Amino acid sequence: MPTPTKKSFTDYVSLRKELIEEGLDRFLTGKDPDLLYKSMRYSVLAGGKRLRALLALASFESIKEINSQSPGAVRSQDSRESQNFGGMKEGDSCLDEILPVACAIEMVHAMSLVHDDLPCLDNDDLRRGRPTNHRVFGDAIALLAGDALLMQAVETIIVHSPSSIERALLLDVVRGLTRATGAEGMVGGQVFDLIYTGQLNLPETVDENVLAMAERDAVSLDSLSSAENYEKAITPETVKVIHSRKTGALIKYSLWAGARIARASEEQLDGIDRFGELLGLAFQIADDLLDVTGDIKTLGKTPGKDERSDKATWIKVFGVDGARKKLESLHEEGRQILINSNLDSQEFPVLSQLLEFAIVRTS
Ligand code: GRG
Repeated sequence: MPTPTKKSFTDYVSLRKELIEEGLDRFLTGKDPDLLYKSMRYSVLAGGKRLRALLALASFESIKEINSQSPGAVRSQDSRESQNFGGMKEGDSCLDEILPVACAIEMVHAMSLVHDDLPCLDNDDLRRGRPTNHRVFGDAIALLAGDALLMQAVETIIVHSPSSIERALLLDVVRGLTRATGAEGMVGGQVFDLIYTGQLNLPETVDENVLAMAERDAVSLDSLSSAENYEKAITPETVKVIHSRKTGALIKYSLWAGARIARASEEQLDGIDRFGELLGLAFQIADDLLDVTGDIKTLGKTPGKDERSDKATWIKVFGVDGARKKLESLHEEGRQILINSNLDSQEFPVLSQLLEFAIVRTS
């Protein structure tokens, strides 16, 4: 089995990123109100690794490639000039089926960063090496640009997905996105994070029922670690639950959506889900490590915030060395899932490379 060189993976990422940037620019047009669109575009087109969109494309391409090799499968007849990545050829798998979804995911991700940076949440000044959205456009427009981006994401999938995707499949994909983003996913995870790290910033005259609710939610999270009393003991389980919803849900969804649009089988979707869960966790541990070891210039955001805000992180639970060891074992475990479930292209194992990309990174 030929092993892809670093160069071919770098080429893959850079070609796919070009496609994603072009898609985002094309899907995110609109003029009125100008201020709102400028604010939306400011954050969406600000660069970033595009990891989630890359995962969606790679999962789509891998499943297409694998299923086209199974007995009886009909290979795509696309005869366009193609860039060869092992067995995965550009133009071979009709990327326009997955591109709107990949871009929608990046819109949701960008909006979460805009809201996360607001003074009522993380209150940050720097994101992707530039002033945060509210530092440029003010809190009100940043808040509203985030709101509009959420809806723009759903609209992008509905309006720009090609008619080759059956309506029921499209609905399933949209439903997956709303679930990964809303109370069951990212937003719920953020709320648990606030409650658990004591950063609800409730008004002084808060209703007692509200306090009781917050306490109940904290206890429900804490009971996962079988603590008898709620003592805010930060355990691997609590950190895992907060992060699997706040960060992991969208990452897992990205991989699932790619596979689902590639018409993966139930068995393949199950394997992709297990891989997605693992990759989300590994991504977050790498993120926690970077908050301790990274510098402001390379990160493009303020490091050291987790410790200052007393966040529930992997470093807090395992220390830097323990987090590094955990990452190593997740890396190996992730590769095994891909091999055992036959999810990666044999000639160009891009999912395995993306796992490494999510773990070994500097920003
Ligand atoms: C209404 C959807 C919605 C969200 C509001 C603010 C919030 C609730 C949730 C916060 C979610 C969040 C920002 C989690 C942190 C995830 C994280 C580690 C982001 C950094 O991702 P990278 O490294 O960033 O992929 P780039 O810049 O490379 O895209």
